[in-house]
Amino acid sequence: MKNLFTYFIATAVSAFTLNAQNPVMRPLPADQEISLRYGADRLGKRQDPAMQRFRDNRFGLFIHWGLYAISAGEWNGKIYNTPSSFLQKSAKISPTEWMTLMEKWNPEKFDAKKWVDMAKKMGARYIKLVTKHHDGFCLWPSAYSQYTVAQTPVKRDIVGELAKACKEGGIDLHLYYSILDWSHPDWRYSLKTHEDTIAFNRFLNFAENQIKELATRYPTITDFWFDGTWDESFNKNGWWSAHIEKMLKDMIPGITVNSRLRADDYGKRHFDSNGHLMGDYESGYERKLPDPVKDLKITKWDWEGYTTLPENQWGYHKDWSLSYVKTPYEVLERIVHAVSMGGNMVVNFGPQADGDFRPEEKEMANVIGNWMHKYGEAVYGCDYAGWTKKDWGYHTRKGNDIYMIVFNPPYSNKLNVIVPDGIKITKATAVKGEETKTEEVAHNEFNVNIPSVRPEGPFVIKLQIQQKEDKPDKYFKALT
Ligand code: FHN
Repeated sequence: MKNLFTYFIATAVSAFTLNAQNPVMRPLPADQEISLRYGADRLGKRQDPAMQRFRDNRFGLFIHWGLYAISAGEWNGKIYNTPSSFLQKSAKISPTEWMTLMEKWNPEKFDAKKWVDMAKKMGARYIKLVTKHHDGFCLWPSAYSQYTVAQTPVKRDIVGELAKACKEGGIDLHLYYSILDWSHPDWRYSLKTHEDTIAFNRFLNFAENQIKELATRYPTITDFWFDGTWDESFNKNGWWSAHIEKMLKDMIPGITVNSRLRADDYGKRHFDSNGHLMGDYESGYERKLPDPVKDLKITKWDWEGYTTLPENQWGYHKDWSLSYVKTPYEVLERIVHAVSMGGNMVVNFGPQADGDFRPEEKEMANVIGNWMHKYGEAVYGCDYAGWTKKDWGYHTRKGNDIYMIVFNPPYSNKLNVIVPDGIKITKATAVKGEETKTEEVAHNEFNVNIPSVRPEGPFVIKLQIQQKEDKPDKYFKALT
């Protein structure tokens, strides 16, 4: 439902194309936009405190946990190199057979406070918990399904325990909910017959009841993240996705909702048929980042990226040798790269069936956490600086503070910085270190010396900047 308010296009709408997951059509000039009932509810970024908190958090921990942690990528003695959370499909297992795993559900080592403590130690400001993945198994005792923790031998309300621990630990909780549900007899991939439509409407009622149930049982959550919305059946029900977003925002004022929920009147997803973002942040950057040139110049919305450790795994898989596994500094660079382009980054862990994390994930949390606790001021509450990207690393900005996050120190030991017109660098200080020399070396160019005592690993330099005095520049601008 498009709010009835006048769009003031402050500047000409620049034509832009995005290489996001769902290629976005060029936005039409405002006077040619088509009327949509279920398109974007607003232009531009949300500016309320809850959205600012989402934005300032910058770094979150995704947790994919469910029955697939028991099967761990193996079925009937065969190990599959597909995502373990997709094993039911990869191994062609019927919902009835898959759900026999419920008898083996025993999260004996699950300790919500330990999960929260690990997330905080890692420097994550929020946890994104999968409440129900595509297989339909619910980590909360849903009254609308027979496939929940309540029907397992242990019966613990995982979502409830984590919500309590997050509230007590001062960390935000986002809930992931897969609309796609392989266990439900009324799910349809497409709507070919009237019966399909009748069944799928029953399914949408079921999903709405579960979503309402989650928002009612766990009102301290700050975000709802929807997945499994790519099938044709769902995209013909854009009205429902708009209704769900409005329902959640009425139930939990301030809650944020990702773009992946939405489809418009014509089935356009994430971005409506006028090229405007639906939901509160773009959630299509999965295992990839926006192009730092094409996307960055024109990104006028909030966004969140998603990084797995083994490229191909979200849930627990017993054999990580089947996939490349990112190192801690590779993951750290994705977090920093995202923030440097004005986005959030979520790193995914897939706990073991018993609720403990594997050693590689604990090591990842330690390395990233050590860095974040030392240099987090260059990440949290920071945004796209608008300064030229250089090979040595990334700029982020917080108010008038500009940060240099150095991943690739050059042999010259000089970090070249292009400053905006009229700006000069007055001081450069290594975060948790000493001041370092800066020198103006060309028109709008400064060199910042790498600190004489070079820190171990990626490091941060904080710049103080000022407007240049109104006098002739030391260096002339090239005449071309
Ligand atoms: O199939 C899921 C996958 O298991 C995981 O949940 C990701 C998270 O963004 N979403 C789907 C793949 O895009």
